[in-house]
Amino acid sequence: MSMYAQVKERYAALGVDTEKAIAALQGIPISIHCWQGDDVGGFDRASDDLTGGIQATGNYPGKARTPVELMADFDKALSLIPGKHRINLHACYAIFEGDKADRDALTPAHFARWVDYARERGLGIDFNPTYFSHPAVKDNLTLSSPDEETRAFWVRHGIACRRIAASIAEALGKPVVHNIWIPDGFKDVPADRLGPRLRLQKSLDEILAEKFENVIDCVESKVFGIGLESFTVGSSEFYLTYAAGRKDVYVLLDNGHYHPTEFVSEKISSLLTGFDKIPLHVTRPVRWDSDHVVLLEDELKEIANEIVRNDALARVLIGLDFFDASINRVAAWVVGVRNMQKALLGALLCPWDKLRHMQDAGNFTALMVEMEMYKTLPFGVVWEEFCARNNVPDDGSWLKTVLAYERDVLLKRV
Ligand code: RNT
Ligand code: ZN
Repeated sequence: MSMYAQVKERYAALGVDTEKAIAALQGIPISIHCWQGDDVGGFDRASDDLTGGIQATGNYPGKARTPVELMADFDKALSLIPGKHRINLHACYAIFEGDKADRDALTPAHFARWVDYARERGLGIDFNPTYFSHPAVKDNLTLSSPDEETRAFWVRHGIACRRIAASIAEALGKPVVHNIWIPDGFKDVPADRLGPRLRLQKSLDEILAEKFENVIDCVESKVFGIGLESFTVGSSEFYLTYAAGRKDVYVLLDNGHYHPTEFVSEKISSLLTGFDKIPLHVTRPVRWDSDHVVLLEDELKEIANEIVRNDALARVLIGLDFFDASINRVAAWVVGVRNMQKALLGALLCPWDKLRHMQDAGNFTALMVEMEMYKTLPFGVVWEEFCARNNVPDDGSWLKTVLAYERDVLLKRV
């Protein structure tokens, strides 16, 4: 009997169907962020520096410098990731062919090559306006700026981006998540918190006025940014209030954007009571919003548990958001996506109905003992089976492919 067959029986004895888990995992698309491939650089070259209170640290050689390079690197990563996924783009990844346009004048044509790329590979696309790394960010403010010219520029950017998202959705025949994150905030204590928030509210109303089918609009809050430690305009409460009042806007939860004792895994069930969708940015904050590569850690597993046991796989839109410039960037993608999938598989291999009944019966001792038992069952064997069925290497053997690519392609980029 194969190892998988044995493990399948072991799980079956506990009431868990490994085939069902594998089939479910096969159907879960992860939105893979393009910006891991070039340290959030983009191609519009509006600014040489990454601004907005975020930072990619490290200087590993070989980062993608052109659309062709980024697409090739993404292909390499996809070839080592099981399943069919989505690509998450930022507006600064516009591709200009002799027709450079500023952020407020971007059009669907600037993303036509991305649409072709996705279509050829059967991928979906998600889209983000880029409200940072640009000279029109004034005093670290965009949509909440008191300077009307600045605010209007960024509102025009927002409107342009939603039209691009809608056109991508139409071209691919698949919904596009359009996510608004702005860096707006202050390094030091403000004299007025309400003014910036009311201006942000007004800007959002202007950007979101046009109705589109197949664009899933969301807003991403944050607690602080580097150099913006004292005040963030788009806080959690601000966006939650905004989205709850509208019904057509969702709050995107990035698990690097809360106080260190808060957990996104704890927030998902609350939002499920009132929103039919919850978009996520799964990342790994190490002491701050550092966007380290996603590892198979407790919080990741608990996020996956919440999605799976609440039967919310179709409602929680999983996207990743990390940018590590200190290691091979293709490997970073592969590790992060595969870990997200592993966490989901672990969750799919638990008999949650049984455990829920134990909780409801007040059987807390047995519940603890049983939940601990599932942590050490041989789910890695099911993961290997999943990789094999998808014709991708298992954990111990994909790195050599990336290292060969590094030697033959990445290190030649000088
Ligand atoms: C920043 C937000 C935002 C960005 C990307 C590049 O703190 O997490 O989502 O990381 O849009
Ligand atoms: Zn994010």
